[in-house]
Formats: sequence, structure tokens, C-alpha cells
Amino acid sequence: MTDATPDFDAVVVGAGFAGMHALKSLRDTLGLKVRVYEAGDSVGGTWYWNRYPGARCDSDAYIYCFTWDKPLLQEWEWSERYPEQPEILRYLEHVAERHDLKRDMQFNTRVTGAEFDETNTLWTVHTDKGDTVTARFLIAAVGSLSTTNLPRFKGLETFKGRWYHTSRFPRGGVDFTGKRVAVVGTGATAVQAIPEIAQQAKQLTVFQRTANYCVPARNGKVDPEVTAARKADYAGIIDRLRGSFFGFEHSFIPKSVLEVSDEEREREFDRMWDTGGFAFWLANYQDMFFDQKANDLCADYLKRKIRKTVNDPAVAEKLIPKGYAYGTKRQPLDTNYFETFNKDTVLLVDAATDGSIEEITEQGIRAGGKDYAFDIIVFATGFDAMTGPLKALNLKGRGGRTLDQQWADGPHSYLGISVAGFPNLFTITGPQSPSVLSNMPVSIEQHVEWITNCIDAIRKSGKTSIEATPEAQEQWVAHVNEVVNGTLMPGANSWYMSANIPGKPRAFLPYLCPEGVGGYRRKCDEVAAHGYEGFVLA
Ligand code: N01
Repeated sequence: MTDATPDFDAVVVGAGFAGMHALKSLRDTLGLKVRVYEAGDSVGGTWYWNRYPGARCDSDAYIYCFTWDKPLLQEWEWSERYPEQPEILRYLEHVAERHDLKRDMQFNTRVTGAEFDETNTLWTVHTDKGDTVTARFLIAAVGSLSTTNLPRFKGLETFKGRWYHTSRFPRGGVDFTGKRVAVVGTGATAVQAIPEIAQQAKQLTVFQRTANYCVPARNGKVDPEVTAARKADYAGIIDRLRGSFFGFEHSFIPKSVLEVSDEEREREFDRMWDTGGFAFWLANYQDMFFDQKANDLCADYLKRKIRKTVNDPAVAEKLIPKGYAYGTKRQPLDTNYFETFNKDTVLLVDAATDGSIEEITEQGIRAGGKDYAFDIIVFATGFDAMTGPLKALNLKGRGGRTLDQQWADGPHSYLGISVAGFPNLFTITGPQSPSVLSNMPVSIEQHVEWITNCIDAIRKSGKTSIEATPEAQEQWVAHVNEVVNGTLMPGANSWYMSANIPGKPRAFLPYLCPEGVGGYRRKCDEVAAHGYEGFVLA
């Protein structure tokens, strides 16, 4: 180690919720010199890129925001329970303005690589704009779902119409009026987009590979009295979120669904269904994620709802999920999703019964030997989740080792926040942290606070580097896998299990802490309190 002075104390990659908070915290709390690089032309991250019709948050807005700006929690008025993308982006722009964040952000700039310089204990960071800068700490705030998955459909380049991926939708939107439109995919994104597109399109055809269990969002205006009560109790709300299981004001029903009477079970299911949002998923009976019989009862309720909503029994049957347990794929929240399939102008092409997509043709899509003609194709095919955005940074740690090499069989991290062999790299909501299994702002804030305290401690101790030990990391990986193997989650071909990308090694990407995000926070704090147990400080 030498005393080489870096250009920056920290480089942060990404200017979404995570990057904005990291900058605010490192610069304004610790007084560090920070540079944020962002590929987009402004802040927002997920909410900058995902401009598809119907895009809105699935968390209630009062908990989908920064909690560190206490006056803003009181001042900001959300227009509805789950605001749309433009409103969330407006909020993030406002935060950037209010805290003068943009002066330390460089937009339209993608980080293309970074190497750890073992001699000087620095990261050298390169961008597509030709910058090469050095920084003591490298903070990946790249998001969990930011690397677009566009499957390699044969013939896409021959298509004569227009096509879009939902995560790269054009500013100003797309006019579907009078058009023949295809949507490929039926995940949480498609479930939001399909009812909106169907209102405009002359004909909408949905290509479904796996049917999804959807629960109504129940969006709408929030009663002003409820909003006032929440504002009066924000300190309590923040406390509860931080100690909660998933970063929501939800707790499991502390009973087995198999023990209660049919009447009680149905009453509880109705209550959760009527509440809307994630209640049915994250505040259900406690054995739902663990016991197939318990899970079947929950799934059966949702299947009955589909049969009741969809007029054509053959279409309803296609829309009924099969082959995986309820809740083991991300719960989509819907507004008129199943109702949309009652429209004469909407057609469902189901891979299992009608045949899967074979190729894209000049005119449209060929599936199951049949040709469908379109003016516009919308790919709602998701992301190379969690590891994808980190691998895209082309990081080289000790000895020039890449994340691709290190993660050849799936992610290996310590606490989901650091990687052995990559000193002074922090991954906000990285693989093997609760991240996508929580209300993201809660997990982002927890990581940013922990990283800030960690960097402060390192500097105060006169050290310059922190690195996870391989032993601590492998224990963490084993723990993450052991916990998930006790649940029904590994049985689904979900993006949680890396199953959506051909060739991606099958591995569970987030961390399902047995004591929830509250327990995970305690674990991280204990590690810090024990002198950063499992890390080497040098
Ligand atoms: O992506 P997905 P998404 N041929 O991967 C199908 C978050 N989110 O963008 O299920 C044919 O879930 C694929 O089929 P299958 C949320 O965490 C948040 O919808 O893999 N089809 C699936 O139906 C969510 O989970 C909000 O068999 C193919 C779909 O495309 C995450 O983003 C809102 C295919 C992809 O679904 C990702 O959701 C929306 C192929 N080759 C989303 N490849 C908020 O509220 C894939 N598919 C904040």
C-alpha cells in the first residue's frame, strides 16, 4: 500500500434510489469527495428507464420513498396509493434538486470497467466517455433489475414493424391506437402493461410462457385522514419497516393454514384479497412458503378467482398457473389483468397449449406453427437479475480476477454487500442480500447506512481497505442456500432462481432471512460491532 491520492474518495455507479442516497450520505455525512456515473441523462434508475404504459410501484407510496429526509416525508403529497412512473421520477428529481445532488453526478456516462490496483489500494474506473479516474471505494448502485433480458429470438432483425423492450421504452410513450400489438411475457411488468395497451390497441395478442398468480393492486386515492395519520406516525412506521420481515407493514399470520377452519381461512383470504397489494403474498399464513399443502390452499383460492373472472373457461384454464407453488415467483399486482382477457380484441397464445414462440418473422411472430401479424411487438421479458448489472461493470479484483470467473456457478458474496477478492467494493442490495425480497428503499437505506458507517470506521482507524474473507463468504453462501432450500422457492423456474436466462447457473439470487430484513439488519450491525467480523481491514 502507498499513499497515492485518489481522484475521488468514492465512485458510485448509478443514480437511482441507491446511488442518490449513497452520494447524499457519503458526501454530506462523511464529507467525502464523490463522483456518481449514470448512463441515463438524469436521476431515477429503474424509474428513469421503465416508462412502459401502466408502470407504477407495487409498494404503497408512503413507504416507497427516502426516510432520511424527514421534512420531505411531511411535505410530499402522493396522488394515489401506487403512483405511476412519471410521478416517482418527479419525486426523485425533486430530491436531487433539494439536496444539490446533480453537481456530483456525471450523466450519459456508462462505467465500462474498473480494476483494483493492489499496490495503491485504489479502484481505477473507466467510462464510455473516456474518463479514467481513481477512487478508494467503489460503490455499485446499479440496481437489481437493470440489465435488460431480450431473448435471442430468431429473425428479430427481419421484423418490419416496430419493437420495444418495456425497460427501454421511449420517452413520450408509444401510440398503440389502431395497431395490432403483441406483448411477449406475463411477468409483473406485462401484468401492468397489458390492460393499458389493450385499451388502445386494435388487437392485442399476449404470448404467455408461464401463467402467473396475480392479486389486485387496488390502486386509488388514499383517504386524507389515513395520510394525515401516517404522517403523524412516520417515526413509528420507519421503526416498524426496519424491524419487519419484508420492509412492509405486513406480518405473517402466526398460524398454520392447515389448522384453521374452512370458514376462518376463507374469511382471511377474502380480507387479504380485498386489501390488495402484497398482503396475500407477504402477510398470509406462516407456512405458505414452506408447506406444499398449505401453499395449495392459497393457490386454490387464487385459481378460483381466475375462473370466476375470465368468461371463457378455455382461456381461464390457460391463465391458471401450473407446475410451481404460489408465491415462489414474484407476485404481480394487477388492475383488470384477468378482465382484459374478456375483451374480443385480446387473444392469449399460451406456450403449453398453443405452442411456443419459434421465430420473429417480417410480419410478426410464428408460434406453434401459426403466423401472427403485428405492427408493434412489446417484449416484457424481464432482466438478467442481480448478477447481470454487476458483471456488466467488468470489474477486475485481486490478480485481475473477474466477477464472471468468481461467479461461474452463481453469486458468491459476503452479506450481499461485498465480494472476497474485490476489496473496497460495496454492492448496494447485491446478490445474497434481501434486496428484491423486500421493499427496496428499506433495503437500500440499510445498506447505505452500513456502508457509510463502515467507511467512516475504516478512515478513523487509519486503515485504507476492507475485504471479505473467502471463509466468511463461503459460510454466507452456504447459509443463504440452506435457508432457501427449506422453502418452496427452489421449485420454481423464476428469475429469483436465475432460471429466466438460458445458460445462467441455477442459483437463488437474493437472501430470504429467516428473521426478515430486521434480522438481516441486526446481523450486519453485529458484524460491524465485532470489528467487521469476516472482513480483513488493512
Ligand atoms: O420480468 P419477468 P418483468 N420466450 O422476468 C417471459 C420487478 N417489477 O419485467 O415466466 C417467451 O418477471 C417470462 O416467462 P417465464 C419485479 O420484481 C417491479 O415482468 O420465465 N417468454 C415472463 O413471463 C418483477 O418480478 C415493478 O416462463 C419469455 C416474462 O417474459 C421484475 O421487475 C413492476 C422468454 C418476464 O417476466 C421483473 O418483472 C414491474 C422467452 N424466451 C416489475 N423469456 C414494481 O412495481 C422471458 N419470457 C416496482
